[in-house]
Amino acid sequence: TYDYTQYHPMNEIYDWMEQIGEKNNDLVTKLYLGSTYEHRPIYYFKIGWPSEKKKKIMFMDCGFHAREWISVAFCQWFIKELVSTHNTNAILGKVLKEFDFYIVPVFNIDGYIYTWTTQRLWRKNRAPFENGTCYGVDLNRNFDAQWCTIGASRNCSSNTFCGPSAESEPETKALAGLIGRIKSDILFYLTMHSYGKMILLPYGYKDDVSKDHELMMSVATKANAKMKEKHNNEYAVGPSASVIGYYDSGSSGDWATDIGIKFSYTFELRDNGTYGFQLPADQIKPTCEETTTAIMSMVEYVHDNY
Ligand code: 0X9
Ligand code: ZN
Ligand code: ZN
Repeated sequence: TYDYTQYHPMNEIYDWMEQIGEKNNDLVTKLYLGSTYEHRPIYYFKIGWPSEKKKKIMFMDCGFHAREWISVAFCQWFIKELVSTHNTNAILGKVLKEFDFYIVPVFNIDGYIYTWTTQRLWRKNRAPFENGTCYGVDLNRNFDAQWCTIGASRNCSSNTFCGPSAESEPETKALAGLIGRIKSDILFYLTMHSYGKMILLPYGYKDDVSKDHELMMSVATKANAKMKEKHNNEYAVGPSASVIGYYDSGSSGDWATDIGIKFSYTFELRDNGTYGFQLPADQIKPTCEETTTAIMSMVEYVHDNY
């Protein structure tokens, strides 16, 4: 059986995706999101009970940044939790009837593979520029939210290269396309990164907060308190630019807010920099457990109030 306490290379994750879909086909549907620059398929999972009524959507993605392996491990863990505990977990019992989870386990697949084969700390996708002299767009600077106006670079050798235009990358176009088509049903957008132990709220491109800021703060603060009960670990909660300490434009979290999604959170998982992106595998389990606790708290709030 699949070992959720280890990091896995992409070929194993592709196999896992196929099996988890087949084994749980009453609850789980594996769907095609689009293609990467290097023509690999990106998949997402729709998880929830079939229903006559229109369902609300909780959207989550992992693996935006290639080197943030804990994020990819988390999406797999979370899907495993959904399919294995839906009978015993009281929250999930009710939530899965009225909500669908849409989960993209690995978004930046080309980059993720590159971190396994060639360069562990690669961040961006693998699109070539300037006759193949430099590679990679930062997919979290490529969305159509004040694109490339602040905290992003026009230089393709920069780690925060915003690309030639907003949504220039096939990965971005695919994700923005799906979210755009279903946005009126999406209540929640969660994008999972590392590291820094933070729950970031809008905005990254300005100091202003979103119109639902107070509500978003209270939901995240409650989730953080629940998380602390698990492994006595706490995250910093607040607006992105002030909590993380820099501006960014073109992020998916800000874009989701600007197209009208009410709750948009960017998570920065463990740790605080001791290991950074190279979080040891023995921290996968506690990190995923505490993060699941936090997200379930958010999900329960939304279920009970919307
Ligand atoms: O800079 C980023 O893209 C994210 N941090 S990371 O270290 N994982 O690269 C943070 C993005 C948060 N921005 C907004 N929510 N606007
Ligand atoms: Zn209900
Ligand atoms: Zn990241």
